[in-house]
Amino acid sequence: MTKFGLALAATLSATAPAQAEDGYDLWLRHAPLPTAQRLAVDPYAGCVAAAQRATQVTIAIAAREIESAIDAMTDKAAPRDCTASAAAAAPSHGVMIGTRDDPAIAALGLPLAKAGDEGFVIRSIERDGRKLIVVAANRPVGVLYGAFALLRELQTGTAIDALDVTEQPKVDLRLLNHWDNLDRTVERGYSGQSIWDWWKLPDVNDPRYTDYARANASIGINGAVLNNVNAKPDSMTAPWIAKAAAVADVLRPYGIKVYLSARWSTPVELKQTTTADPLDPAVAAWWKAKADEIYAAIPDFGGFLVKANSEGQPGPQDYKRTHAEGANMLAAAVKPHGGIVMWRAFVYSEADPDDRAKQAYADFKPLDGKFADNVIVQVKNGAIDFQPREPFHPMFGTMPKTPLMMEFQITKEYLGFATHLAYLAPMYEEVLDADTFAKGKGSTVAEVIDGSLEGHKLNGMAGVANIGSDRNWSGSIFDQANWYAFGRLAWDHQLSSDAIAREWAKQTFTPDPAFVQPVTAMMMGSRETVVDYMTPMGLAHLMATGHHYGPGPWVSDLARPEWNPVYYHRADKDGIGFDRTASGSNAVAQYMPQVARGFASRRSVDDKDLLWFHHVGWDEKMKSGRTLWAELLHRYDRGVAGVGDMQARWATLKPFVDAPRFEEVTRFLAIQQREAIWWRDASIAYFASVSGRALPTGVQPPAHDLEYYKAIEHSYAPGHH
Ligand code: BDP
Repeated sequence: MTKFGLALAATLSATAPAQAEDGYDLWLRHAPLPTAQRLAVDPYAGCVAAAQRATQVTIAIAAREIESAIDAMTDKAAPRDCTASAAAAAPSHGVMIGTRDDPAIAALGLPLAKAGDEGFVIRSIERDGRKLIVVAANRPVGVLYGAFALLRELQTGTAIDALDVTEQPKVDLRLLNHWDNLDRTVERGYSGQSIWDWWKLPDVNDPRYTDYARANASIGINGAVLNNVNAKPDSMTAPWIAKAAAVADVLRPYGIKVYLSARWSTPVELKQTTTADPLDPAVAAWWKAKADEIYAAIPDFGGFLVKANSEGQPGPQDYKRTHAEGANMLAAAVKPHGGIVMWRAFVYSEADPDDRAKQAYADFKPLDGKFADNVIVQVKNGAIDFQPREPFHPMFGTMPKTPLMMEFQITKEYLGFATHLAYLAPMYEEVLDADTFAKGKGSTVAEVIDGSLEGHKLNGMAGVANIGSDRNWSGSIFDQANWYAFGRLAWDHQLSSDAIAREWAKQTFTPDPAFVQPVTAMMMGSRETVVDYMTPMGLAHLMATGHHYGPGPWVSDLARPEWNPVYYHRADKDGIGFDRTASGSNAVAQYMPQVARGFASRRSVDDKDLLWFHHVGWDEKMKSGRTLWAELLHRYDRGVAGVGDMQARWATLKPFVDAPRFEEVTRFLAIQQREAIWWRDASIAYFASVSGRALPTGVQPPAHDLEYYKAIEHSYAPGHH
């Protein structure tokens, strides 16, 4: 228990907004409340009564979180004495926490049936003349989630006497996927090294693991896949299992399970089988024994995540077996232990000449209903690859017999890394709210992935983490908001991205409306701004090769056709865009008919998706009345102007933000401004050369000629490979 105490003490130092901050405390700063609210909260800070505290480590953590946070929020110099005798003599108000097994909680008759396994009830009540805030749950982890929810309510200004919240998560598997390598590099990581200090594990547990756990618990994340989907066989060996087990021990009291990515060919590469054919009994026996070994070390191990037959990774198709045959073999190995397999649908093949956007559906649709009941298929939000904008993946809504979980990317591989400000919740929301028409109008992607549409027990949402060893965890302060928003949406996909931005801003900076209002507006527009200057109107995958930083729409010489941006934009002298209607690849036919019709018709398709589905003449008129060429130019300019607006707005917020964080954001916005212009100019120079179109008067010509932009190289950009 002491080890938790130490870590908490290190993190929860109260800091006034004007004091220098480095971002380490994330949204858990628990800054002093405004005076009026502080007066209301203060009497409640007497003591946390929790009979279960001594026996339940998770409840003890929840209690300490509340106590130290309230101390910090009410500016108390020293933590309160919360021994039993002090509790008896405590002031008239207090906080009471516990599960329904605690008779004191049970006696309150709270609506715990509505809280489920992980949810909670928070309520302000009066008992025996004492005012109490109660945080109650069915299980200890619910108490911890409730404790963090209470602190969020206090930090965001909810009146204390009005507290009445009953919640449970809409999705069961709320996971981060770390693309972390065993040498501590991070695939697509822009915030330093992996936080897993593998080399020193299992002997040394970095205190950061505890802070990581509490940050995740505070937003309801309950699982972490520790290693890269491009996995190494070593992760399955005894020394590495021991390392994962040490991390699992730290995360467990916070309700977080550990999972591992498994490389398909592991037993062959470890020279323990001669084949990785999933139907070979020796292979199945090897994985069963391996699962037993892992569960002996990590009794609550969550299961495996698998990237198979994708981008050169081995898989069951190497043995002429299907994804289902592969997944089911692994699923049988973890089944006796209650484990699951998350099988990724991110597959495309160099041998398949068909539109890349169609390949996952083509592989998986025939397998609908063929997966074991502890397999869930993990599908990226769109059919290509984490682009600034993609229409929702056609597998959502068309695989009724298979549980599907969402895979979002939190790390900004295709959105300017950590130095471009892009708040991603509107992107997540756009996909979650999209209508699949699976069971008629109103069958949203959210209802597919929460299991409610088809009654699937397994359901979930994964986010590719943006967490690293940088002091501020995510590479930039505003990237912390993407981690936060992912967790909040996984907990409740009905939350609006606007509301999430507000609560994040209040906790991360200040609840002052004069700050919250403009910063929220700035965040809400930021992703669309990136879309405008990088890939407007449904364009996609125009990034430079390898690292994906900066523009490379001209690239056409890579080995595989679908690695080249020209494959995606198909620009020529007549027009631009990928025809995915019946006259082209007919990818639209993979959607339900109502959706397909909407995308296929030039009249109904939204301009934001136009060039994803249609090849359009440069001179054709858009809804705005402009030609396509003029409309594209308009959007590139709008993107650049959008960054300028963010800079101007941020400058006005200086009085509200401590100097280091203010300065960092200012500098990053300057980078973004310069690079938005780079994106605009390079794209315009290239498309003008292909289309032969001149720039209309009033449009600023690119600063340089096309050759200049083509010659720009960033060989050492993070993630170059
Ligand atoms: C792509 C990344 C690549 C990942 C791959 C994946 O560029 O590094 O390995 O996704 O999701 O976007 O497996």
